[in-house]
Amino acid sequence: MELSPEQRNFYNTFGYLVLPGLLREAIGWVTDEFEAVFSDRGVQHDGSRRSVIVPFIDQRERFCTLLDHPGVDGLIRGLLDEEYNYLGGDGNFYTGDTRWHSDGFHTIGHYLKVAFYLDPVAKDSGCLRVIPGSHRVDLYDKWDARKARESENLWGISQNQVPSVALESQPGDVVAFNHNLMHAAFGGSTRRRMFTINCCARCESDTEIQEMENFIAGGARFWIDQVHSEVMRRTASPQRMRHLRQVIQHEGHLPALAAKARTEMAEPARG
Ligand SMILES: O=C(O)CCC(=O)C(=O)O
Repeated sequence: MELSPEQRNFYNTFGYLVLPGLLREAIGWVTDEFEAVFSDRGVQHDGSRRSVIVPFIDQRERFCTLLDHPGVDGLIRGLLDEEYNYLGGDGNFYTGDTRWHSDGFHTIGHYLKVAFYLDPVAKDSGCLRVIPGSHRVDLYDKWDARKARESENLWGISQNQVPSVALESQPGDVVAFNHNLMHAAFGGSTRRRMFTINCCARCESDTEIQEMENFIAGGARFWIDQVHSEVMRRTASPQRMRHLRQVIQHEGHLPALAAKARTEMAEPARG
C-alpha cells in the first residue's frame, strides 16, 4: 500500500490521517488477538478504570505480524519514511472520557501513533477527536488551542465543546496521528477497545537519538525492561528487524529506570 502525495500533504498539514477499511479483511483475527492478550494476562476489566498492557501487539506471535501487514507498514512508511523505528504501543479497555492532551511534544524527530478502534465509535461515543494543526511546532506558543484542557477558564465551554474534528470509525478503519497533535475522546463506553502502535522516524543525529532515548525512558512507568517483547524480536523477518534495530541499540538505560519505578509505584502506570 502506498500513500498518495495528497494523503501525505494532508497529514503534514493537519497532523492526522484516517484510512477507512485498511484492516477490514484482518479485523476478525486482530480482534481475537486483542482479546487473547488480555485473557492471557488474566486481566478482568471491570469498567471502573482503564486497563492497559504495554507493549501490546508484542504479546502474541500472530499479533506481532501486524507490523508486517502491507497496509499498516505502507501507512507508516508513507508518513515517516522507509527506515522507521517501532517503539511499542498500548492495548486498552478505556473507561469514560479522555481529556485533551498531546503525547508529549517533540520539537526534534517525528513521532507517529497508529490507533485501532475495535468497536464502532462516533463523536459522542468515544471516537478520537483532534484539533487539526495543533501538532505544529511553529504554532506551539502562538495558538491557545493547545490549552484545550483549560477550556472552561479560557473560553467558557466544557472540554467536549472544544472545536475539533471527530474521527468516527468502524472496526477495520485506522487512524494515524502525530504525537504532538491535541486529541481527546468523550462519551465512550466503559469497555472501549483500542490499541496503538508507536513509531518514530529513524534517528540520524545525536539530538534525535537523545530524543528517542527520552521516549524510551518513559516506558519505565510500565515496568518494562525493553521496548519490544522477545517474541517480537525472535520472530522478526529481516524486514521487520530494520524497524527494531536502532531501538534495541538505545534502550540500555531502561532496566535501571524500570527497577526504580517498581520501588516507587504501587502498580505499573495505566496511561
Ligand atoms: O481513545 C482515547 O480515549 C484516547 C486515545 C489517546 O489519547 C491516545 O492513544 O493517546
